[in-house]
Amino acid sequence: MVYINGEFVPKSKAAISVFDHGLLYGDGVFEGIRAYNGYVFRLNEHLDRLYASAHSLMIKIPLSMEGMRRAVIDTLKENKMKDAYIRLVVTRGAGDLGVDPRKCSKPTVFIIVGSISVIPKEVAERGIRTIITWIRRDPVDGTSHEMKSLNYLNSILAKIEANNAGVDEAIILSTQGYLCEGTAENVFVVRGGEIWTPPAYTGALPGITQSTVFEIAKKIGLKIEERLITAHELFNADEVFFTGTGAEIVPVTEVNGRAIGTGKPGAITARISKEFQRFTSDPANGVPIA
Ligand code: PXG
Repeated sequence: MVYINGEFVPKSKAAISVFDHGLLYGDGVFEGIRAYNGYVFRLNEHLDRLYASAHSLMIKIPLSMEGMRRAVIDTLKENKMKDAYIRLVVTRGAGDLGVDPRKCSKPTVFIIVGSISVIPKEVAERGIRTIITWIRRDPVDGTSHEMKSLNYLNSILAKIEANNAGVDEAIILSTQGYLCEGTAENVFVVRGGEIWTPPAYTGALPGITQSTVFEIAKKIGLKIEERLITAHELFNADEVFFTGTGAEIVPVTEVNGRAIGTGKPGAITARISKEFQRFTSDPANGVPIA
């Protein structure tokens, strides 16, 4: 069952208007969230980010944050799901043709819950192959990815390049040529015992998995620096890994034909990944489906 504007509709009947500006113009915001064993991981942080994205786009979400929390939980309960992928979408709503948001009087809210596609074990063990793509991240004075908007063409173009190159994922640089992020993952670089990740002003989404890794590092006594990273530094890293709600922690073992470190997933990545599993299974980090 899919939640649409306060009602539950069977998947086969779940539809929104062809005049919805989310479809016509990519005018909307979303969150991708996961539930682990009956708890929605970092739900409050996801809702904070959703409302912040909507605020920047001047979309007035027709539910309080508490109401939205309830809607997410109720959708999971309706589908009897304890482990799930949750796609929460708010669009500008239906309106006449034309980009002007004033044509839309009521935002559309829908929530899809589905099963999670996990990264196959063998891929996580060997790590993934990547390319730096020629597509640059939309800059922060453009369609900034600090907002989790429905405009994903920037990532889709990058993904097409990765597909064409026969690798698993693309790495996107900022307009200045510094490391930014993956198509739907943040990136970390380990070099000489230091851990770096690009700051949001490169155009990256401030990731919830990324911020969880900050917490993990603090807990286990590792230091992480948010700083600008060049392609040369990336090629010569000891370890590289991606983080994201879908991907969790994924080792990157190749960039544009260059092996990263030994060409095998590294020890720090493995340690953080193990600690991350502990975080996702800790009820203190989630909201119960009750
Ligand atoms: N950067 C971008 C551009 C993303 O889209 C991340 C980083 C990682 O952020 P989190 O908060 O997940 O650690 C994302 C995440 C989907 C989907 O349905 C997309 C994401 C996550 C889950 C599902 O396409 N993007």
